[in-house]
Amino acid sequence: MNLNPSADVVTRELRGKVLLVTIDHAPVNALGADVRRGLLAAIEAADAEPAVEAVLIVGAGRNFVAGADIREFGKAPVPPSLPDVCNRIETCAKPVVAAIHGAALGGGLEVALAAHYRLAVDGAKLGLPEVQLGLLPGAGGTQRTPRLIGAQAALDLILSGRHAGAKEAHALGLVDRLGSSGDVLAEGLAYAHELLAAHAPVRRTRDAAALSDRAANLAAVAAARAETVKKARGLFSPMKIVEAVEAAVDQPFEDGLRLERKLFLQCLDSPQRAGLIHAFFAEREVLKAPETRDAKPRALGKIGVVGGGTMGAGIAVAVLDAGLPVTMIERDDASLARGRAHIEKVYDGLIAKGRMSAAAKTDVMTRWSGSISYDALADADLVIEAVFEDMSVKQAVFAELDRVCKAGAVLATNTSYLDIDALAASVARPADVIGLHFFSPANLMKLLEVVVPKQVSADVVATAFELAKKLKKTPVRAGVCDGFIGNRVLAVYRAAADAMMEDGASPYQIDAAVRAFGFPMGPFQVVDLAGGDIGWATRKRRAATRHPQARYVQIADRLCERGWFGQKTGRGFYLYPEGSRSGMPDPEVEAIIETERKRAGITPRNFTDEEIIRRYMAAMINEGANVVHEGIALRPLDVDVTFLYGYGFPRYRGGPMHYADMTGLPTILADIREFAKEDPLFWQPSPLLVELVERGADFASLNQTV
Ligand code: 3H9
Repeated sequence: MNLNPSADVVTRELRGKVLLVTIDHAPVNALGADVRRGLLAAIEAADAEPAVEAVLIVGAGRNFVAGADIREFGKAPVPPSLPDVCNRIETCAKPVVAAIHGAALGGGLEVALAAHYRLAVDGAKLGLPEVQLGLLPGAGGTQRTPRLIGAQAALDLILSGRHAGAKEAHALGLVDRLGSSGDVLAEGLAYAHELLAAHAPVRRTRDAAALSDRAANLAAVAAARAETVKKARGLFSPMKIVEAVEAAVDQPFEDGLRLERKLFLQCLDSPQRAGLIHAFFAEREVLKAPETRDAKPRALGKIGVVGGGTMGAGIAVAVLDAGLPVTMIERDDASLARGRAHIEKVYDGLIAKGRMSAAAKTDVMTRWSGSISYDALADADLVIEAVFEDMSVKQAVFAELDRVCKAGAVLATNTSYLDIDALAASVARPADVIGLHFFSPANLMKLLEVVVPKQVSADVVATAFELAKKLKKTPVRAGVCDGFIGNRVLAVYRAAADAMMEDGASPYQIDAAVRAFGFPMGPFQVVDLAGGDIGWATRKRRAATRHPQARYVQIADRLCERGWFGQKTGRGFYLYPEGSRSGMPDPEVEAIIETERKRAGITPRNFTDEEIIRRYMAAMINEGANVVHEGIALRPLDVDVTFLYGYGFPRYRGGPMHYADMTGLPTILADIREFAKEDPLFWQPSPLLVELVERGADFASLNQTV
């Protein structure tokens, strides 16, 4: 019998008495149809061939198996199904061993659980992350995992989607043995031969006994259900996971599998699955800016930060946390001391929470140095300027950087709206100048807008992406315009929210509707958190260039004139008694709104929550389309990632552009045209949106790799 009929994604080779089955399907051995067919054929061959006494399954490359092939979801299913493959592995008449290195995730772990024995080497990551894709483990994972490690541990893994390392997996009972060397193949073969020598029987996970204490396991399910009701905010799959694991405790294996399949298919059909999988691919696609393909990053050994305010200190913490040294520049000793204190405050907070030791802080701070002389930046590879948002102040900083920095140093600005082309043109080395727009708090927020001015060289852009990787940020490439991607779109949907407020919706209703949509906060809560004075300054700056006929809602200005800047002043749109961070509606604000409506000659009307969201989203999507149309964002998915990582957009909705596709672009355009009847200047349909509707296309069609 030919044990390896084709050089395939699943290869078979007899090693002694063991049939070595290797899954070799780059990049991550995902379980696409060919792999499933190959695995099935391998088990059939093992059962049929007398020379085979045991089977060893391994993965080629860096991982065992990363899971089902996510790209297949939403398409017509191709047999054999993964549950069938897993069942066939489990019913193999000869012992099957899985030897795990790298990722054994989702369907990958389910294949391993269907095997009879499992070994993992150092660096292995085992987990069932389906929940992060809006799914549940659908190839027996909800039934086999609890039988192997009990309902509580299984629910913890499946509901969190977290990865367990080899040692933890061993302690949990997910794997039987830890490999003592990193050579997974040698370890796996040795283990399989050892099992044969010991006449180890076929041992099926479906018969494992971790659920024997039914009452305790049902109690664990009940506790997880109560917790999930509280925590799963609008998510569909977590409750289905609880239901499936309950069936594992309560029902025979085959019945549990049937229920798991039914629930899996429900999750597969849900728009949340589509949104979460869009987010999964989008956050990987954003890394592929043209410059990262075409150019090599420059060195990133030493980083400078100019400015020790909230932003500069947050950036410095992000850099220190990445293990890099930071030199901070401030204008005098007192400011420098404040900058250092801002940094230490972050670490002291971690120490207070028990998440950092004092020794670790001391260690991190040895990589921090400060100076009031720019000369200290002479050997920096990249400098990030985070000073006051004023062009002349920034130009003065850049003149100094131009003077002291070595040739080839990257000069970055953290401006959130200033014209970086103009800033670059003010120095002798414009090709080295780039925007790195961090979001506050800069050490925590994942988004980094990489703002690409006209004259910048490709390797500087590649260096910015490399820095993002080191800082564990999600970079999105943006072009130069007022507000780049995020803040430019934000200004428009904020204006839509302001208009609704003046027309009759209360800020509290708008915030509640936006939260019910899935954002952690509504727009007026965000203003109160960020500080009303910031938006006020922006509005004043924009006043000169505002279209004379543009509607301008003055309510926020009235609050700012009273010094009500939000949380930091104890009141803004909400009241914050005694430093409380969750605000209370303020009748005085409602009275001010009422007065403003009268002043503007508006008779207030009622808004439903649904109408609020339609307007809010239409404004966001339309400006998102403009940003793509003008090339400020490379693709719609770049807008999506910006909003997922910087603006709290609910991940399960995939981002505003994906949400638009799901809603249907003709519906969005019809809404905009309807709203335009009241305010045609504000509600001008984006040319890109109009074009896509005319072509019957969607935003996704523009998401191909650049
Ligand atoms: C599941 O298993 C359902 C079952 O229970 C039931 C079924 C019935 N499929 O992340 P990377 C691509 S659901 C297809 O940059 P890393 C990825 O897009 C699945 N493609 O590498 C990228 O492509 P490109 C449960 C996949 O080393 C390339 O591989 N499993 C898949 O930083 C490299 O990826 C998961 O959710 C996939 N499953 O990290 C695990 N996975 O080069 C998802 C990756 O074109 N995967 N790709 O941009 C991961 O967490 C990480 O990829 C992993 C490697 C940790 C494995």
